[in-house]
Amino acid sequence: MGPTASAATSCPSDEVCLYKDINFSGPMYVVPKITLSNGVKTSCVNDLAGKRFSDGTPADNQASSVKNNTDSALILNQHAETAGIYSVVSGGGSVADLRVAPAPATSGTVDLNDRVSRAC
Ligand SMILES: [Ca+2]
Repeated sequence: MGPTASAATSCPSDEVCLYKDINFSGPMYVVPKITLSNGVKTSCVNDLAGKRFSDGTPADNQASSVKNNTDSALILNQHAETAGIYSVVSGGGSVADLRVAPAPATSGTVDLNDRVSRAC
């Protein structure tokens, strides 16, 4: 462990992790895997309501950064349904500050800080 290792919990390989604070800090939530109809497993939580970070605090509308350590693209949605603003995090990618999450439809950004309710 390096001198700064205790500052943040690292996201396991092949997992998607939401962090309560920017720059992958604060408590973490590991998105569970679901099995698709074709048998493929993917990280997906359709509704963060009732889900909790590692410290027990609510995860819904609280994530501020995200790491995607899977091979698949991840979609972050503002609402539990796929409505609202959204962002896409490529496989192996991350967003250190969800206030400036990439907007897939434009070259700009969207503010998903403390607004994410779905990650699939
Ligand atoms: Ca937050």
